[in-house]
Formats: sequence, structure tokens, C-alpha cells
Amino acid sequence: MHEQYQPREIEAAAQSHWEAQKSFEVSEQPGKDTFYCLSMFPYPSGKLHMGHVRNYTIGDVIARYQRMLGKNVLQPMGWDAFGMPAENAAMKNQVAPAKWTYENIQYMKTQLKSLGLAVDWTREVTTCKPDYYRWEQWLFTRLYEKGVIYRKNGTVNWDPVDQTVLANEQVIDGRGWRSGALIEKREIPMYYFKITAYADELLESLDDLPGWPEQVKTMQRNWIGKSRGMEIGFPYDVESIGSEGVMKVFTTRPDTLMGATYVAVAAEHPLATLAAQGNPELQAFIDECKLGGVAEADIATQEKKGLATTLCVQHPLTGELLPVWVANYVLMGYGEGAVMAVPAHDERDFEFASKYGLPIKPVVRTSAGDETPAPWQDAYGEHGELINSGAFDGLDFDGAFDAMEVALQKKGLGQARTQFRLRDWGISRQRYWGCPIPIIHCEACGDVPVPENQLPVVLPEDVVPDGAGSPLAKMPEFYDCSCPSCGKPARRETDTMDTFVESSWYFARYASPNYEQGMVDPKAANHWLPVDQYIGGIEHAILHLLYARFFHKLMRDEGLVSSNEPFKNLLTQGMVVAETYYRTLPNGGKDWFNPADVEVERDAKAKVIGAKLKSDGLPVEIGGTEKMSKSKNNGVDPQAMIDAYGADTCRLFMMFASPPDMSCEWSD
Ligand code: RRW
Ligand code: ZN
Repeated sequence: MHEQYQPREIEAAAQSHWEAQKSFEVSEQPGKDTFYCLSMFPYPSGKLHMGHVRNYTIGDVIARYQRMLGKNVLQPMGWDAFGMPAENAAMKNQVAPAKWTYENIQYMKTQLKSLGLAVDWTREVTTCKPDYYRWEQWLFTRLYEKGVIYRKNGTVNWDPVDQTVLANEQVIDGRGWRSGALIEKREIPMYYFKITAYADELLESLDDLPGWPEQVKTMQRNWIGKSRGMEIGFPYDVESIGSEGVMKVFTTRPDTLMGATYVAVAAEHPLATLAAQGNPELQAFIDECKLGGVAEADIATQEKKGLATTLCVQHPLTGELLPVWVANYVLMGYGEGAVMAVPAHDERDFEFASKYGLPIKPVVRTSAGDETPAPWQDAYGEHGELINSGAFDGLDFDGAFDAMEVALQKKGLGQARTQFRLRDWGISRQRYWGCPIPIIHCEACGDVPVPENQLPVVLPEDVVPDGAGSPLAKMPEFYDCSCPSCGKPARRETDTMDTFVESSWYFARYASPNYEQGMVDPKAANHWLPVDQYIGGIEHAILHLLYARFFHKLMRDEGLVSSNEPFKNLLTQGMVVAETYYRTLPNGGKDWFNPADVEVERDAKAKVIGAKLKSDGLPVEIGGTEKMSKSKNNGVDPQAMIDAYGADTCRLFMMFASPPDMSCEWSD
């Protein structure tokens, strides 16, 4: 018997016992209560992070508790294995993404096993393997036939030097991350999931999730963004435009209609194209608008710019002529690609009108007062009694909404409409390391989904991308094929799917991971689903969770699962934070040191009074606690902790140091 705790021996002995006993392998047991405990599966990025350790320990503690209550507990694990990190590593190290990925999986799996998690490893799922993604392709073809997936043009970031499409995060200050070239917007055909057809249900059924954090539900509601507004038509001024027509806008503030002083259209709007004929200055501006990234956040913060045209439209109620401007803050993909501008009651319009000296007319009495000029900035968005609006004066928001609708309907120029902020989900990626989109392009037949008996469309695994364009598009051995309908030579789609598609249904595949007759075995899926407890980081509060909820409903509508929602209870774990240390460089930048390389000095009461770099014994600055990250070099390698003190010590510390949903400060 050892005096001291010997983690290595004890943990290894326990783990081999569990393995031999198949302690955590579970099967369906009719009559026994089930509990499905799921932690978000990792990207095989290289090695475990403290954030993983925390996530998977929380899950394991819950799984153990439920097992002790006598339940049949399923706790699976797998790999979210497609994605750009593998391509980036491939370019850096000249190694195929597949090889890099499989090696990482192998290493991280031994790491995960050393944590002693009660995982049923026989259910391991790896999304980059054909036995997984073939079912994703199968569902794709089903949904395509049903019209839930469709093709349309979408705008992407085009790097003219590398001749490649870039993801938003690869565009830095409007330039390509590798080439430094000015990025252009390009329209290319892409495939879209019609998630908007499920917008109402995705919103409504949030109310059936009492086991979700209120904060996450609010984020989802805001993302879906249901709003009631009015579609309003502004008749063309035939004299300036040269033809009859109506410019449509959508607004959630029809009560401010009498305060519209100009209209603005997107660079791609037909009126912009018309106005640019014979106007080189405007054409140049339109071209400039087409430059720059497509990320919404960048567009929201960029400087608002515009150019006047000689065109006018008529105010739908007064007939007054309003000038048409082309503006970079109006997006073609949103609403109608045109807005009625009410500078007194909209921040962007105010900024624009002030810059270009356009009239500002207050039509709602807000807390900012009626005076001109008034500090409208403080009162944008406020509802109030109408002023300066003729017959509408004195009405409140709801009264004005209804009265405007009646007045507009009389002229056939208005209609109340509900709008969603949510857009359809574009899943085409011009990338190599992803699930091939199972479509064949035939000159005679158009887009033909790959028939079931020709699935999967297998991704070749020996390719090393070079960053210039999509490798698959340069591989005739991949794209040359014959049309499944007419047999003539055809071309296989070379785009791959967004990796969020794989993570949208893995939780269902775990129920029958080796099932070969379908995407899931409905019997097994309905035995385990919905997940009783889902655990993961808050960074997935919006997209991943929304897409997974959407997929669950798609699978329900395919008859594969019977529940409406995939995750009954959700726990969003807090971050893992650690102290940061740095020295200021001569150029003002900071050199960050890893906590492992720093020695902390404490006073008699253990209060930290300073820190020194171990290698040179000289002082370093203490930068405060921050989320563990590469940029601040404050990541603590869990493996070093496990090797030194054992997995249980590490796990126990993480559970004890902080409640699971709050941030946890690591300290050795
Ligand atoms: N494969 C995806 C993924 O995020 C998940 C799919 C379901 C979309 C904090 C957590 C910190 C992460 C820093 C570092 C997620 C972390 C899980 C961290 C898997 C957290 C990992 N894969 N929470 N996690 N590193 O490998 O939130 O404070 O990135 O729940 O571990 O993370 S992942
Ligand atoms: Zn054909």
C-alpha cells in the first residue's frame, strides 16, 4: 500500500477494468428509464483543451448521477471532423487533411480515454467518413426533391489573386488573409436550406423548452427576428425614370411614412443600374460597393456612403417626389433592396441625411422633443404620438399602423406583412475538406440529385489543397461523370457542405451509429431521443443549436424521429479562464508568456505580489484573467496536469472551482 495517492496506477487499473467489463456500453432496454447525456463533440483540432475537459467532465458527472438513479444512460462521443482547420494545417505542413484529421482523432481519443469518461465508445461517430456523410447526402437528395433545398445565386468573398472564395473570417479589413488582395463580392450559384419555412415553428417551440437557459432562447428569438411591418410601394416618377413601375420597400415603422424624405437603393437594385447608364461616377460607386466582404457585422460598421441619382419616386400618400439615392448600407439580400429613409427616426438614415444634407422631418413625438434640430439619436426607435403627419396626427403606433394600411390599400400600395430576420441557410462551400454536395449538373437535364444507389459521393482523401481555388474543381477524376437521368456526360458538383450540416444530426446517429439501412434506425432513435441533457459552450447558442433544431424537424417530417425538439435540457458551460502574463515590447506590442513558464511570487498571506519568467528570472507583468486562448498564450495543457496529478484531480478541481455555467478560473 502506498502512502501517497498514485493516480497513474489507480486510473489505469480502473479504466482497463471498465473496458474489459464494457461498463459503459449500453443497449436499448425496454422498460428501463433512459437518460441520454450528450456533450458537444469536439473538432479534432490536435489536442484537448481545458475547455474540453470541463465540458466532458460536467457531462460525465451528470451521466454518473443519472446512472446511480438506476437509469439506462447513453453517453456517446465522436468527431466533428470536416472543416477549414484541416485544410489550413494541410497547406502549412503539406499533409493531406484526411491524414492530419485521423492522426488527431487517434491522439485525442487516447487523451479522452485517459480522462476516464463513462463513454460508450462503440458508438463513436466520425463525420468525415463515408458511412456517416452518405446519410447526409441521402437526406440532401430527399430535401432537394421536396424543394426544401434549392439553388440560387449567393454573394461570396472573392479573392482575385488566389482565385478563390474566402470565408468571412478570412477577410481582414477587406483584404484576403493570404494574398492581401482587395476582396470582391461575387455572385455564384449555391444551395440553400429553406430554414425560413420553419421560422415560425423554430420560434414557437422555444416555448416548449423550459429546460433551456432563458438567455439562449432570447438569442434564438432575436436571431429569428419575427417582426410585423408593412410592404409599401413608391410609384415611379415617369418623367425621371422613363417608365411606369413601383419601388417596393418593407418597413417595421409605417407610422413614420410621412417623415420619409428620400429613398435609398442597394448597388444591385434595378433603379441603380438604370441610373448608372451614362453616369460613370455612379457606375464607379456601384462597383466600389460591390467590393468588400459580405459579413453583416462589417457592413453595419462601415462608413455610410451614397450617391444621388437623377431619378425620383412618388410618396405613396402625398405624391411628393422623393429623390432616389444609391447607398452602401442598403443590402440587396435583405427586404426589397430598397428602403424609405426617415432620418428623424432611424439612426442610419440620420447619419446618411446629415452627411449629405438631406431633409430631416420628425413625425413622431418622442422624448427628444419636436424641435428641429433635436437630439434624435437618443430617441431612435421610440414609439409615440404622430405629429406633422396631416390626417394621421395624434394617432399612436398601433392606430397609425392600421390607418396607414387602410390608406395605402386604397391605392393598392401597401400591405401589412410579417417578416423574419432569419435568412435561408446557404450551405455551399468552395472547399475541399467537407461533405460533397450530391448533385450532378447535366446540360440537358439540369441539376440531378445523385440517386440513392450511387451514394455516397466519396471525397478523395489524398488531396493536399494549395489555397488557390477548390481542389475538387481541378480533378476531372472527381467531377467527370454521366447524368443519372439521360446518361450523357455530366459534371459533378465540386462544392462541399458547411460543416454545421454534420453537427446538425450527429446526436441522432449515435442511437444507431452502424445502421446501414438508413440515416437512423427510427426505433433506436425514438428510444433515446430527445437528448435529456445537452452540454456545450455558449458560442453555439445561436447557429449550431438552431440548425440542429431545424434538422430534427426535417427528420421528423421524413418520419425518422417522432419528437419535435432534439435537446430537452441545455447547459451552457462557462469559460475556462486563466491568468495572463506579458512584457511590453519596444514597439508597444505585448509578448505573452504561458503560465507554465512563469513563477508567481506571493506574500505571507499567499497574496500574489509579482511574477517572474522561469527562464531568465526577470519580472513579467500580470495581465489579469482571460479566456484561455492562443492569442494571450494562457492555455494550460490538460495533458500536463493529468500526467502530473491524474485525471481525477484535474476533473475534481474543475467541478469544485466554479458552478458549471459560470466561468472557471484555472490555477495550478
Ligand atoms: N464541434 C463543435 C465544437 O465546438 C461542436 C458542434 C456541436 C458544433 C471554452 C467546448 C474554452 C466547446 C475557453 C475552450 C464545446 C473550449 C466543446 C471550450 C467542443 C469552451 C472547447 N468543438 N467551452 N470547448 N474548447 O472542439 O464549447 O474558455 O471546439 O462545447 O468543448 O468544442 S470544440
Ligand atoms: Zn441528363
